[in-house]
Amino acid sequence: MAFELPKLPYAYDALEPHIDARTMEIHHTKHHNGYTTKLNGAIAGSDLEGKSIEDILGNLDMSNGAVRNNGGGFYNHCLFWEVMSPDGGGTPSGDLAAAIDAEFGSFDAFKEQFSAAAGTRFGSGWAWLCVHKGGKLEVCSTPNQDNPLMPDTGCSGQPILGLDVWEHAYYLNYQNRRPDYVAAFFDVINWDKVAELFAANK
Ligand code: MN3
Repeated sequence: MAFELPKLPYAYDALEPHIDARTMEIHHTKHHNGYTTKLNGAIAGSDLEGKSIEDILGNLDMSNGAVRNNGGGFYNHCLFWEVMSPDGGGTPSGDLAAAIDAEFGSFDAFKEQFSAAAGTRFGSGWAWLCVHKGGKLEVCSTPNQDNPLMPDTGCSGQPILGLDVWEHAYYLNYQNRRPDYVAAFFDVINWDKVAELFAANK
């Protein structure tokens, strides 16, 4: 079974004014679609065909550029769409809120650390919130389409929140103002989904 581009769980214009419809449409139908198609091409006929994306990335030969870039791109965007919602924003509650307070001191301190990870990533990449078995949280960032599931990226654990800081994710609306885009992301974070991923992977 080849990997398929997932449908967005909301309309392209649903995240406006925080993320504009044109950016969402191009990002989904061009960028994510491209990673998906190229991933399928890269694994076709190899022993990776038929494996789950988590299995492929977790055991990745990092010298395999085609699978690293396109497998990462496929997985990262699947998570990205899921952790945003037109009903998002605000702050988490319950066990996730308690884990954030325990690790970072407060939600505001977490937000500052995550925003710094996103803001200081040079060039293209992602900022992540990950959970380790036992419930410990970690904020980190990776270049390009790398992610914490891959070996030796300097990030580890299961990603439960990911922010795309490639220029294609924000340039039409924010031009070079990445910090404004990162701030806007916090207005659309689907904390219910992040809490669900936290509970399933802690
Ligand atoms: Mn992207």
